[in-house]
Order: sequence, then C-alpha cells, then structure tokens
Amino acid sequence: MSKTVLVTGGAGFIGSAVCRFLIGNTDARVICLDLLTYAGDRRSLRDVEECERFTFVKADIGDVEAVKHLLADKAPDVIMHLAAESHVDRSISGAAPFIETNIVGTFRLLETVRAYWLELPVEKKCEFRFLHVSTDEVYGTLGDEGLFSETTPYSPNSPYSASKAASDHLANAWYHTYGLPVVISNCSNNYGPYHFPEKLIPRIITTALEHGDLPVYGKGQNVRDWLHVDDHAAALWLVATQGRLGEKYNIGGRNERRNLEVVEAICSILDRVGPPGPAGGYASLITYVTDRLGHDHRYAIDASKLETELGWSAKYNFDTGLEATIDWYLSNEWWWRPHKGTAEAIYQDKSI
Ligand code: NAD
Ligand code: TDX
Repeated sequence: MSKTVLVTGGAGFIGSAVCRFLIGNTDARVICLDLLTYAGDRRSLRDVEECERFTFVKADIGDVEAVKHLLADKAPDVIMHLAAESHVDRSISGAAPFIETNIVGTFRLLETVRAYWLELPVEKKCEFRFLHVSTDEVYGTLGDEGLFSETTPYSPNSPYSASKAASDHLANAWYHTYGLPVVISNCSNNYGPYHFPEKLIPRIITTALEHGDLPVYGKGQNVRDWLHVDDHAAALWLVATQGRLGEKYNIGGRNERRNLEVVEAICSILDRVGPPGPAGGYASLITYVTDRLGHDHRYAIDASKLETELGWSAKYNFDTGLEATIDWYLSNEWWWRPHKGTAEAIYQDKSI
C-alpha cells in the first residue's frame, strides 16, 4: 500500500529534492511542512506542486498544535526531518535560530511525533519510521588522512554543527528511551539545483556570472566531500524505509576536493560554456578573503555501511554533476536572482 510521507524542510535545497524524488520515483503521498524562512522557497517545488499526491503546509516544526493537527489529519507512515538552519557562516554571526530550530524545534517535533505514534494502531505503529537527517560536520574535522565512519566520536566545532549534534543525540535518545522508530543519516556536502546562493558552489557560480570577486576563505585548501543532492535524496529514502532502527548511516560520494579546486573547476567550465567572462577568464575573479572562524580543515565520508547494507551507490560523478549544476544556474536565473541580495547580506557582517 502506498505510504504517506511527511517531509519537514521540504521547500529547502535538499528537502525539495526529496519531494521531487518521492513524487517521481514512488507512489507515496507527500506532505511538505515548511516555515518558509529565508532559505525556503515554494518555487523550488514547481515540479511537484501540481501533483495530486503532493500537499504543502506552512508551519514551524516547533509549533506543537499545528504539527499535532497535521499528524492527526494526514496520518503519515514516514517522517523525513530535514527542517533546520543550515548555513555555518550564519551560525557564526548569530547562533540563536540554530539553537531554536535545530535543537528546541527538533525536541518539540520528537515529542509531538511520539504522542502521535503512541496512539497508532499496532500494525501502523510497527511500520512507522522517523528519519532524522543530519550532517558529517557533527564528527568535527579530519587531518589529511582518514574518513568519518558511523563510530567516529562526535566533536562538533561550529554553532551549526553543535546544534545538529545535539539534535542527533535527541533523536537517538527518543529511540533508546521511548522506542520511537528512529534512524539517523549523516551526509557530506551536497550540491545541485535550487541550492541557496549563500553556499560555496552556488555563490561562486552566481557571483562569477555577475563578474564579482569570488571569495575563497583562507588559502582555499580546506577539503569537502561532495555529493549530488539527487543521490542524497535516493539514499535518504533507502535509509528511511530500509535502515535498521536506532542505527545511523553515513552518506557520501567519495568526491573529496579542495575548495580552490572546486572554484577553479567552476571557472573553467564557465569559460567553456558560460557567457563571455572578464578579460583574464573567470579565474581572474578569484579573491582570497579572511578565513571562516574555526574553519574545519577536512570532511570525508566512509559510506560503506550504506553501500553494503542497503545497496546504495551514487549515480553522479562530481565533474559531470558540477557541469550539470552550472548549466542549471545558467538556465534558471529566475530562481536564484531574487535570493542573491539575502545571500550576500550576511557577508557584510565583518565577524565572519
Ligand atoms: P536549507 O537551508 O536549504 O533548507 C532548510 C529548510 O527548512 C528551508 O526550507 C526552511 O524554510 C525550513 N525551515 C527552517 N526552519 C524551520 C522551522 N522552524 N520549521 C519548519 N521549517 C523550517 O537546508 P538544506 O541544505 O536543504 O539542508 C536540509 C537538511 O539537511 C538540514 O537538516 C541540514 O542540516 C542537512 N544537511 C545538509 C547538507 C548540505 O550540504 N546542504 C549536508 C548534510 C546534511
Ligand atoms: O564564499 C565562500 N567561500 C569559501 O571558501 C563560502 C560560502 C564557503 N567557502 C568554503 C567554506 C567551506 O570550507 O567552502 C567550503 C564549503 O562551504 P559551505 O558551502 O558554506 O558549506 P559547509 O560549511 O561545508 O557546510 C555544508 O555542508 C554540510 C552545508 O552548508 C551544511 O548544511 C552541511 O551540513
């Protein structure tokens, strides 16, 4: 029988990819719950909005009455919890919304969901799943060698990653203490369409198209492990439906790159497929700026548990995925242009 899936944060970058994946690849009914903060955009849901299996609800995950009503009304079988404040630089200039949404909001959601789950008929109660979507940043930073595994101790360094680590612990505690059927995923850096232009890849693409300075923090030697958002969405559905209860699964695409390599790759693709750049080519716009406070050196994921246990593998390789992403930004200025001012406003704060 087809499932009803509640996606929190479904108007965000990854949440909207999850909604597209569910509508396009399953017969699930999808309810998207999103507060539409600066990072939420209903236009990111244009491919699914018209589908009769899709419903959008504007609400705060921490609004107990609204969520209680929604759960009673829609009776979800699976909850995929993505709603969060997600940008590290914003967490450095102001941590309050990260504590409020990522920690307190997740706590309230877990409690509201627990009350709903307790009242479910036995069969539906046994099959219910709550997927808590998290990040590899909870593990802290790596040196030049090694990978994060599911048993790597938590050591979050930024206000963002500390708030996500706290919410992971809450989700885990609700499984161990109350038996709520929770699974947790920890993913590396995503890239792809509808990515808010405050984050590295869309910021560099959209700023380059304006012939602006391309800000590389420090010397650009920090390493991130990139995964296409559609590969992440597919992995999340596998973990939500087939992951073992109380377990966590790392998700990553084995695509480690230094930030400078990523920025240079974007510039050379734009030189080839983009509109005419500045006289010295797009790379002449690269500008080294003050480093992020507490900047984690390297993230890299060992995804072998997900690959061997659940049979997941990434479909995109980074080079073709990056070019497809650049093509998307070239064709979809209507989407990113209205966000550009909001995205850049945060960087006027000199404490970053
Ligand atoms: P995003 O900032 O693009 O989207 C977050 C969404 O949550 C927005 O639509 C926003 O409106 C909504 N939201 C925020 N506060 C809310 C609240 N109180 N109630 C309801 N909705 C609220 O984030 P993203 O990059 O799509 O990340 C989604 C999730 O995946 C987050 O939990 C993040 O920690 C995690 N994650 C992200 C990445 C990445 O590379 N972007 C990697 C691993 C994990
Ligand atoms: O302008 C920039 N210049 C720059 O050099 C920006 C915005 C970033 N950077 C660097 C900082 C990081 O080393 O690029 C790297 C990537 O930065 P972000 O895109 O801000 O991502 P990151 O901080 O790594 O976090 C992302 O991945 C993990 C997401 O934003 C998180 O939500 C996710 O959990």
